[in-house]
Amino acid sequence: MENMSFEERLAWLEARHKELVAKKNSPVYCNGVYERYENPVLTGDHAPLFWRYDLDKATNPFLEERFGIHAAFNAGAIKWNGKYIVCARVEGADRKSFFAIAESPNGVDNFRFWDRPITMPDYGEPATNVYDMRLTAHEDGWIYGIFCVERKDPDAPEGDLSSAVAAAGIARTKDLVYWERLPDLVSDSQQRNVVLHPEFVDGKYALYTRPQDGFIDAGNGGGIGWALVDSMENAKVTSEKIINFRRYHTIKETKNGEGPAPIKTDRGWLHLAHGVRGCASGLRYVLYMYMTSLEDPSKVIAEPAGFFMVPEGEEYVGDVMNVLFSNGWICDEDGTVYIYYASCDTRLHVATSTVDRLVDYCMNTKPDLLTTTSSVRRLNALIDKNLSL
Ligand code: BGC
Ligand code: BMA
Repeated sequence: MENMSFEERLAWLEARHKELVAKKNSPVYCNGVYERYENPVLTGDHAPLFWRYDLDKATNPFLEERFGIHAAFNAGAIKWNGKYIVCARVEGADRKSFFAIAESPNGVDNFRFWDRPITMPDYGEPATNVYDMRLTAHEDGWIYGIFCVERKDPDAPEGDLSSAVAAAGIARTKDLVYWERLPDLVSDSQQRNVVLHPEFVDGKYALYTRPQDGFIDAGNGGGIGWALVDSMENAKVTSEKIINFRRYHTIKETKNGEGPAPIKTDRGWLHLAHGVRGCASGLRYVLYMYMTSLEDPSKVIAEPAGFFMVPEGEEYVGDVMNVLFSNGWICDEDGTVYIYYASCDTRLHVATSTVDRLVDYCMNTKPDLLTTTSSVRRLNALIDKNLSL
């Protein structure tokens, strides 16, 4: 390989890239609730070669990679012009992440990046990093993207080079190419995982929030919050109530946060979220679901115990181990739901389900009763029932 000419190696790289992007994907496992797929749908290697290499032989005779793309993960998602669109967090070798759109004709494979990443305008002091965009097609006619904006903590003691401050950045678009940046969300606490509800509620924009005392520590931040704001052009959290709480000895003991914007069904709003607990190997991120009422989207009406998805097999391994995270899903007209989840801050996967199956999962999987005794009682009841069939 090292003996290949510039042209030979370029042809080899192009063939590999083409094969990766065109790879068919099929379901490999189904637990009744969803299907998991054989291959990730998007990785850093999906990035076009013309992002990564200077393709001019005169300036890059060794055909060296000049702009390493390390990972593609945590993607917002939307069905748009008949295409399945994800807005991925793409991370370069320099650890900076940015947003880039990839589209697929069928939602499960052949995801192809658009030629350019999103050039997101700055607001205020340029962000050190941006990530985890939630896309919401709002009934006001705009597509909004809300994402985390991270900057170094100006109050960090000298020598502390990791403390950061998080805020929610807001932008809107009609074409997913040109983005109008609006002022960041004004809030008393640090905000990450902020998501816009797709409909007006009492004539206002409704936000799922995640107030935290610090960048990593929730402190008094009790969980997923709900705030109504008058406008997205000057969004300000004036009052916020927690609607989905963190709890001792659950999958969301340390932190939790809303995933994508919820899906409306005739039984209520379906929500996908992440829950975090601390353990010897670090923070463990899993996905869970809950439902809220159609009359009052801030009222939880169902929440199955425990996780919906955890990393499996190769999903455990990556840049930040033991993490599943999701900020995008697409609900098709026929009720199929494409859940885009990322593993270990490295790659993006898809799982498929249907609205009916997800509602059944939420409504008929029992809630967490918070003690081992009640879990065993529940298990025995199920065994009794099955053995008497
Ligand atoms: C990383 C995020 C992570 C956050 C909290 C940021 O610096 O980029 O991926 O969620 O820290 O750990
Ligand atoms: C953060 C999130 C994600 C990330 C996760 C694990 O809190 O905002 O970007 O996937 O941590 O590193």
